[in-house]
Amino acid sequence: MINRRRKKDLFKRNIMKFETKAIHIGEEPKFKEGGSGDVVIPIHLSSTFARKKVDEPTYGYEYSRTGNPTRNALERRLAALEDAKFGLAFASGVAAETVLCLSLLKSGDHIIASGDLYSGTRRLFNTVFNQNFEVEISYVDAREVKNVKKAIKSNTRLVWLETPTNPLMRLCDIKAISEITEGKDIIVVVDNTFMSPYFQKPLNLGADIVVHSTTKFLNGHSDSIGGAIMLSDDKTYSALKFYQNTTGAILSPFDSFLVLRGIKTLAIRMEKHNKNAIRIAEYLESHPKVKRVNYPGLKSYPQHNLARKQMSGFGGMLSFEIDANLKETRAFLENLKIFALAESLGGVESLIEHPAIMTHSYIPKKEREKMGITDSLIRISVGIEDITDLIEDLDNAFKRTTQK
Ligand code: P1T
Repeated sequence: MINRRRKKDLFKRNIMKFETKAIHIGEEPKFKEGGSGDVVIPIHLSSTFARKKVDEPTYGYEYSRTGNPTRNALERRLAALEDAKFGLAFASGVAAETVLCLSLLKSGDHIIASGDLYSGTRRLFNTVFNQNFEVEISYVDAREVKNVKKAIKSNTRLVWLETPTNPLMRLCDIKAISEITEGKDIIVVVDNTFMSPYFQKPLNLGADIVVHSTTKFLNGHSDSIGGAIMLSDDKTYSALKFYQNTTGAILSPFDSFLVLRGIKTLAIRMEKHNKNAIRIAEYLESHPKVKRVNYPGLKSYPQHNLARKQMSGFGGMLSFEIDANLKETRAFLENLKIFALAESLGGVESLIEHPAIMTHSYIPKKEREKMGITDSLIRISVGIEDITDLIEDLDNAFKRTTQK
């Protein structure tokens, strides 16, 4: 067994590999006074922590919103996975995004964001930050670095990237975009929810901050809502930590436990999501009822080379356009038996959804269609079930739909 001090040394010297960090960091057994050697961290439910002296919080703990041992264990693990110095856990992905923007922006600042990012993020930017706080937003097609460069203004404070985007799976070059912001007072944020740190590490490519919806692949079991921020800059971390406590948008101890548990199998889950997604993408690509498949792992994918350059796998998310009208598209979705027709993604079970009616209905139809989110676009979060069952389910749904 790796003892605590040795574990710290291994981590410091970056000897511990991803899978090992995912299992051990944050859950080192405690043998000191009061420790019982648990290999799994207890769920610390206490809302407050007693102290012996008025001005000496016990081991730094005073009140659970400010700091909680189970959440802190998760925060250490989250940091380790993204090769970051700090991690912070929040009540949801959008709570993490809200705290990030509240901490780093003021009225009159400008955000440049990937055009087709998750619509909940877009809603947050457009309503809360633009309408209420007069933060300017420019949406650009970030597939071209020059579009980001052109959009930079003297008040630009954040470049917000989602790669791959939700649901069109468009990529942007994290390294090239980070380079164009060098020397400027601009923070590059990457939403790494789709890839997880197992397949993509934005901080190592030059980004400043990573955000996640831990609801998705990190937790991996569709039973917790949460969010995370990982970064290495001390000053920015202090600001975020202050706002995390001040706004109270924290992850609960129970959810922290669930995410700690989920992360232990992240590597093997991601491998299987990836393997199944490639098979499904190839199946769909060869199907006569499918017009286009958006999956960066396909050799035919226009940004396949960029995917190979900045990601170590292609993940479990894909979208495709069915050669059908809205009525038939709906029938196809409702004819599936194993795929659950549901929002969200990243769990062990396969999910399928209709972005225009479901996850991205917030975006007005005209704008949505201009982006490529048409009525015949379908998104899949490929689970880790047996691949033959998944393909058979899709095949049967296609047959039932075309027979009608
Ligand atoms: O749902 P929440 O934990 O608040 O996470 C928001 C979020 C942030 N970033 C990305 C890339 C996301 O996909 C999401 C949430 N997405 C869905 C619920 C969905 O079905 O696409």
